[in-house]
Amino acid sequence: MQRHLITSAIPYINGVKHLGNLIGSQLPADLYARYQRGRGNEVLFLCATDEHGTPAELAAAKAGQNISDYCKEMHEVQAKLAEGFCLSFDHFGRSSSQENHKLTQHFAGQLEAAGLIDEVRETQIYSHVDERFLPDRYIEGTCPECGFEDARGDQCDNCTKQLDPTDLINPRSSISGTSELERRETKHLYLCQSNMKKKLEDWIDGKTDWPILTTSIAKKWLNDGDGLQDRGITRDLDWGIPVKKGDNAWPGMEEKVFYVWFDAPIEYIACAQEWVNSGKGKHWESWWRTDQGADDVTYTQFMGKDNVPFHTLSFPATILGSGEPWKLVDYIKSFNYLNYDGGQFSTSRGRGVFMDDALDILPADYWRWWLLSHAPESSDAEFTWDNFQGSVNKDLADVLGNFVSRVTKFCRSKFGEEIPSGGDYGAAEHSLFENLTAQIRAYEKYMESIEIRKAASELRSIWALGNEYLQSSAPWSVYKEDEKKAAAQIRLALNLIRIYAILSRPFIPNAAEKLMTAMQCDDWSWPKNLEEALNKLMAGSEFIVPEVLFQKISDEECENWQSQFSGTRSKGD
Ligand code: B3M
Ligand code: ZN
Repeated sequence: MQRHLITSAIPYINGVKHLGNLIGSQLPADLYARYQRGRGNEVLFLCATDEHGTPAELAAAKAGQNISDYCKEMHEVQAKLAEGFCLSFDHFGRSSSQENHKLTQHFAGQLEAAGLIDEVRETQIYSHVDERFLPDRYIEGTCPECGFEDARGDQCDNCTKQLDPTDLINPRSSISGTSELERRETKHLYLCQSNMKKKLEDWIDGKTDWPILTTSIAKKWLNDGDGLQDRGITRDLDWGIPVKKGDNAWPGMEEKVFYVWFDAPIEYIACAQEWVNSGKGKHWESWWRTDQGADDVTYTQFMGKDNVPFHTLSFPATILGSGEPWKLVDYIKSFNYLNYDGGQFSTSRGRGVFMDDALDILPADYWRWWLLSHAPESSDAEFTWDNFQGSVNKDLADVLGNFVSRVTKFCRSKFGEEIPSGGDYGAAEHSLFENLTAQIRAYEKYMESIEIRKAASELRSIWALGNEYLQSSAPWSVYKEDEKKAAAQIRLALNLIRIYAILSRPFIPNAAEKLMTAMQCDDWSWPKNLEEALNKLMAGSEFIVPEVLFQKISDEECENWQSQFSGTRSKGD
């Protein structure tokens, strides 16, 4: 049995996430976690809310709420939505947890002891109008790298370059808009990433199987000369993890907190501790400490492309720099962006479909299927209502749904609601076994290598094979001459429904449950040997004709939603 540690990038606390966020990390991570569980492997799947930094501060201020109350509430909201989308986290933690406070301070202490932290006197941008130092995200300006005019002080969204606010050309305050900014002296801690360049380079060079998107971004910033600049890891904010070395005070840093990007990835580990402390899990160390069993763990991370530098450089620098035996990531699956109907999804502008809206109009499986089968893997992808309608109606309703309904209804009308007996499998069935087996192996291959669109397309073909078989074997006409033969055909088709439940579960877990329940079975074991698996439901065992699995989306609904979601969202954040 393999052991898989799986983490999704942890979503910012600042409001409900849109579908572009969802397909950028949490949903594909869930797909992979479900697949590995389905294969009988041991899985620890973790996610959390990212609660520190300026996005949280800004959002709480906008909501007129105290920040800790705001985070608590929004965590609940996000946890509910995650449940609604069937995201099967073993634990959904919070980066503001006590576990993360302690662990972040511990790492800082270790790094300091290893000589990897510099105390730097620096000038920082102070705004008289706003009466405060402006942290990275409160400053906007032109990116020195690519010229993008709305780059933020921490990162350019256009070219992914990690920035320091002082790098920006024509900086302005994003709070008041003022450009009357002054440089003032203050002291901050820096992580000496540059000292670790060689170590990080060797580590990344060893990852020959990583997706191109991941390695190209990592290498770009590693070899760019300035990609591995030392990074400031403290900020002048009230909300966050107080700067300490382990349990001890850090003289001169009493008023500061750690930078959100320093503590957020550490939450991956702290989350496993929360999982144990909440009583759900045992022995987090066996997942995270290579001296305590984690050396046989395969660790896979999921994230959007803008998060890659932090996961290939900054976080590994923290881990490697600590000198302690922490588990490093084995594989990083990263994603391009999903666009919305001719533009970008945007949280700040409320543009697109958000997770709560989505569940208000259709069940999770409809969204899961479209998003996963159109995952922005090799390039950006675009959500359009037409495409969504086409995909749901064809793949889910016509192909899968129709197969299930034809088979179960035909059986009920001719043989009753039980698996019919008699008849033998002939040449047509054997060739179906062969084709299906080849397709299932291909599906497994793509799921193992996390090539999601390809996996989805194999799954679609597997569903289609069932329909083709039904079409060509035509049990409804065979029945008239050879009842036994029709019984064998239908017995096979009913068994296929159970196989579809197992194979489809990572993509559409609710429909999969319905199929399995309809077959009155609870055996989810993976069909390693197809012929054997297709004999699982034996003659005489009962089944139920399920309700319609997937409703088609009408043109009218489609048009209504398109106009409903064409403007700016007012609800929530
Ligand atoms: N919260 C950014 C994002 O949601 C950030 C990820 C942190 S992963 C440790 O895109
Ligand atoms: Zn740029």
